[in-house]
Amino acid sequence: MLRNLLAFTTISAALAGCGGTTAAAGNQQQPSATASPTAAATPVNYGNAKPVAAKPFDAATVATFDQPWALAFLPDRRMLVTEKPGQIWLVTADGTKTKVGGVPKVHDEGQGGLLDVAVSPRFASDHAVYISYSEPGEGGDSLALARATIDPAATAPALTGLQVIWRQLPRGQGGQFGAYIAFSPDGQHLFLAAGDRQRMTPAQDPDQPVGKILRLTLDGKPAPGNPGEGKTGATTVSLIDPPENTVAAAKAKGRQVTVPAPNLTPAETWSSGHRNPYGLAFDSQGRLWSVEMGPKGGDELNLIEPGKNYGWPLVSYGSNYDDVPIPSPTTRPDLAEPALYWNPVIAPAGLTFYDGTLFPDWRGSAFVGGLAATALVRIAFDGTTAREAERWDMGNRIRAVVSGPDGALWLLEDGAEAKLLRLTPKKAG
Ligand SMILES: [Ca+2]
Repeated sequence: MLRNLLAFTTISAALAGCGGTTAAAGNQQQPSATASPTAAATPVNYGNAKPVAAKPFDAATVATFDQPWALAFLPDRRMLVTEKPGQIWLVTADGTKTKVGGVPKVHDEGQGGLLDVAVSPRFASDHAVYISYSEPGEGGDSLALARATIDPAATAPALTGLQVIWRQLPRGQGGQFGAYIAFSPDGQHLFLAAGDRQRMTPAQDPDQPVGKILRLTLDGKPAPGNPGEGKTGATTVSLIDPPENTVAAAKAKGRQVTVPAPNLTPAETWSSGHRNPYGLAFDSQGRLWSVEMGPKGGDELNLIEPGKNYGWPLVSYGSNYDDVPIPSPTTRPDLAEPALYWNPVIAPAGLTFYDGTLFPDWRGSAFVGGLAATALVRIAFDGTTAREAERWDMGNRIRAVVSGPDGALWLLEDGAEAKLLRLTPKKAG
């Protein structure tokens, strides 16, 4: 047990760097930052793309936070900002912060804690917000999705009537919660990224909500029209906790546990084979995209389509942390290829599409924060063909990026005393 704990700590420490390694893999294409779109089906590696020196924006510091994780705008243009240790702040555009009460107990350790926040598409009438977090419990944490209401007119804002509407079972150890929330453009469905919890093989188990992107109703139930609509799964599944997370070790040490019936995972699942999706967003055409943390190398941008298997841990453009190679995605044409990938990694965090007016050249682009890359990355599209168009060194790990209703791009840095930045077009002189 002690050995396992130590090994897990080592893994956690390695992962806490979120792919901070700069180990280079051979055989890479090295596109310039101005690479032109390619029609080739094979994705392009942007791991060695160099930052563009000139920034077309000014970055104003609006406020600072302790280990912020996510940001969401209310219709009145105030923001909700989560801090991983378990705080939510209501923040005005000029940076005035008010603490939000009623936040549930979270397990703040490693990658776990208070994670994403999303505002109901019907907020004007239901005042609902959704949060995701690592919920402590017997046997380990589960990723929890909760809904609560918040009175936007209150001088002491608080989450009220909080209910956990979805919970990842079985509970267990491991980071990589995913936890990102997105709403369909029509506001009818909620998509939730459930990371692989460093367990790897369950990402391929249709009976476990691990390594999946789920499509739920706004009440947290399986959404009608999902690929597995009406199906239930086994109630006895293999619990695999780190450090049992190599394929061989998982096979040797898989333990059987019971989850409550009915197991709705097959009916909730939209796509599978994900490692740690760390950003989830719809483009203006209604297509769903995700960025995903790879292992040692192999960060991905994926176009998420129903019923597809995105390959983890069977294939990756990266390798395991113990340098055990993983087969290339080119060996498995039955598994979905990423739209592009990064090796070495950028450690993506946050994904947003820009359709504002302040930066006309950016309309239709996606933006990704880079933790290891300490960068902001712009991705341009030709249909569904994606390319890294620009990368700017921000000097700090970037934890979140959101297109604001004001046309600005809003960034959260990572860590203690992390800044909330508002990006606007660079003023002359
Ligand atoms: Ca993949």
